[in-house]
Amino acid sequence: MTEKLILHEYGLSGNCYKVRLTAAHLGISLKREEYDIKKGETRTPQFVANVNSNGRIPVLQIGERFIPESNAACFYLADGSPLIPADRMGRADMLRWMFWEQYSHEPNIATLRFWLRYVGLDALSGHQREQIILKRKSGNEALKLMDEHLASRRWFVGDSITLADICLFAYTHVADEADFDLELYPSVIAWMERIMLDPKHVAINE
Ligand SMILES: N[C@@H](CCC(=O)N[C@@H](CS)C(=O)NCC(=O)O)C(=O)O
Repeated sequence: MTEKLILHEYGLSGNCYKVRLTAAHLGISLKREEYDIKKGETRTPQFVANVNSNGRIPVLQIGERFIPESNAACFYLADGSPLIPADRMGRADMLRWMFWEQYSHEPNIATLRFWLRYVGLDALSGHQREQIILKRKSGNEALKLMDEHLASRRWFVGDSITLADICLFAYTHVADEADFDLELYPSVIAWMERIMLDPKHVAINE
């Protein structure tokens, strides 16, 4: 990749970490541009006009072009690499897990982590408080489904690490920060250990 790559991000966000972890696996260097989402720095007219009309990070900038959505940014970086299965069915299966992550995993686990650890229970709105029970239930269902899938396999798709593993790892490994008990999911723990043992692995706070 010859063009300069900039990651517009908030370092503690799992969605942003996915993009850095993908880059680390591929030996790609990214310039990091930090925004404080708690101060609304991704909601300024300038950010919305120039970086992401959806007012959110991560956004991967390639020269003058911008890719919002974490999993799309990971896909851009990994296209043509072993992180994406070579066979058509494998690619579709990888995307299935990445879409599932965005619909059934991240909205429960990541949102609860943000609310409980970064916003704080006292500062939540009544509507947010009402949603905690359902998000806890749905988050545990997601972890259980992962655990069952991983009981008989080392990786989500095929027999090596793919973007499905990287994208699901991002918020799973910090699910305890949202008070999820990961000890209930031993196959998930074993899978996370495999990911962290990779010499190319980087931690969320590196
Ligand atoms: N589906 C999006 C989610 C992006 C997202 O929700 N980003 C959060 C941080 S993880 C954000 O920018 N929040 C700030 C805001 O909404 O103002 C992705 O995967 O990139």
